[in-house]
Amino acid sequence: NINLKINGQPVSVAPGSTILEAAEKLEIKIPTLCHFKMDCFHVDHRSASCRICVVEVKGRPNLAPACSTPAAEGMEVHTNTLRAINARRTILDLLLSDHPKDCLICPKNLNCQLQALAQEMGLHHLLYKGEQSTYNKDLSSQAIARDLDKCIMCRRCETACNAIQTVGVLSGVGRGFNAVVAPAGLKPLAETECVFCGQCVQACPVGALSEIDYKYPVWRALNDPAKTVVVQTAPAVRVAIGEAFGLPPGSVSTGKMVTALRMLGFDRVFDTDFAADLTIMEETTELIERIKSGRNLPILTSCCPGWVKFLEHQFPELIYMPSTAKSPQQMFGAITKTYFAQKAGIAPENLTVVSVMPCLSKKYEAAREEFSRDGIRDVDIVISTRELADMIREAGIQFDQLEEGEYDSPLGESTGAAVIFGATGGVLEAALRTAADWIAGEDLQEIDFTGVRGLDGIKEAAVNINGLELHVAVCSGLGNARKLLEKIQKGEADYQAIEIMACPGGCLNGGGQPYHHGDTTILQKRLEALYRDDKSQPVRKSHRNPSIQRLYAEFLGEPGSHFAHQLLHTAYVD
Ligand code: HC1
Ligand code: SF4
Repeated sequence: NINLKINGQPVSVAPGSTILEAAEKLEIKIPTLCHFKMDCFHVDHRSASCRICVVEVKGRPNLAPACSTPAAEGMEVHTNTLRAINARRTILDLLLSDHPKDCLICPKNLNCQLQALAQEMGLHHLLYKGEQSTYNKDLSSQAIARDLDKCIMCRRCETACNAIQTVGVLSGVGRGFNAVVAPAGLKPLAETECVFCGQCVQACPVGALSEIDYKYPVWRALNDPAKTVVVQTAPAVRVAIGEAFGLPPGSVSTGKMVTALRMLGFDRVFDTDFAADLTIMEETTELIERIKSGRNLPILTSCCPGWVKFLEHQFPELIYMPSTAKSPQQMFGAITKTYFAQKAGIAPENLTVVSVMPCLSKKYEAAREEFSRDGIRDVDIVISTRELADMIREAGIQFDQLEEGEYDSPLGESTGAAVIFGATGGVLEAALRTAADWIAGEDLQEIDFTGVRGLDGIKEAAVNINGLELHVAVCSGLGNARKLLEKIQKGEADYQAIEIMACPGGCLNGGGQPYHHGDTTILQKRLEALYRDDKSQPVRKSHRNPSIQRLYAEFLGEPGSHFAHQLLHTAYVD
């Protein structure tokens, strides 16, 4: 081990540790901005570009960036000498000299790490009044807004896009004062291979990257007397939205969220979880058919639009592999505008379906051409967890004090299998629960497939269902998906079913969730909350959801029927 002193306190760290890590061990806070670390995903972005973390090291002429300077034996570090403080203030001053000061109307207002730093460091007037860059905002996609005037060149988004996701859309463009992180040739995002995962939005410490905001269209629909407005809430939203109102990470806020949605004026409060159960019915039928015929194996899950777009661009030759089942979001829209519309006696054109999603790619998915019929979209508007939290705040609702509400029927009933969709491994586990029962022909009691749980990027398991041995894998993060797909292409891997989610950890870490700023303990708590919620449900298998059974009996026929295919399945294009 290496022994050093920070602010006079001795500390011992493993070789290769940085001064910043040694300081963390002593709970000495050194301010950082460009640094981005997510231990459980092996992400440690140390560009040392902002230099806000400079400290004084005895015997060295220059100040050292703590995030990238290795701790050394006998080193004596001081974090708060006047020289270090002055240097940090000058750095912040220079950063702000080329940063817009419109914090009040910035999408990251109060969630911005640069703003927080300025507050922490008590910088109240600026010495440097330099030139300011002026780029047009990129609002070309349905999902992600870019405002390059706010880019501070920390390159955290580049790490998210290239190192974690291996999509490679964002990189440094231009030099000196004009340098920004952007797609090559400053192309609008909609014209690139961006999959709208939003991991760059989560990584961006400032307002350079945010979501395309659809709150106003929702307010408009809610105030349109001609419209019946139906809302669906994705599995991962309920375990994260409380964070926006000061509830501890890992709180399950389903009931409060339902009450808030009703107070906002939604006519029906339904659940994407209902449609997740429906997806399991269709996808498991397909899985069993493919296993029986031995064709098109492995089956790949298809509910994550970021992952599907990645496959379309990067592995077009594997396009036959994903399940043809639409995602729960889209199945929900299709069922609402047919079955529910008929039952409620409302013309589909007078129904507005709003989704609340942890994901930004869902905005893009809902707008894909194949998900509308006769000009009517299955899902009309998608807002993120953060946007819903903003609407609740705007309406003056005291979220933490709300009573627990119940979803409306029939598209509000769901199972424990559906809620775990929000975590990496959950979709596959839900499918295995149903597949096991169907293959065995009984109501099995062993339903916890723990081998596919947890935040690891690639998980592999052999599961025995009633004598049938299945090899399955689960990936989250597109870089991990790429590794696994390449193994399959080389003939080095043999699975029957694979779940892939674009975001590391799955939807619980979606681009539309409350910002975690790299604190992965928050993600771990969201994960635990989803499995706690599963355990507490009276029904934990999708095919045992009574509303799903009724939907098939009254409307769809059998899982995999011709009509079910027409409504609930899609085809892929490259
Ligand atoms: Fe997801 Fe899904 S789990 S994709 O991660 O299959 O977004 O939460 O809604 O559609 O159900 C997201 C979450 C979500 C779909 C479901
Ligand atoms: Fe890259 Fe995802 Fe951001 Fe698109 S949304 S630029 S793919 S990180």
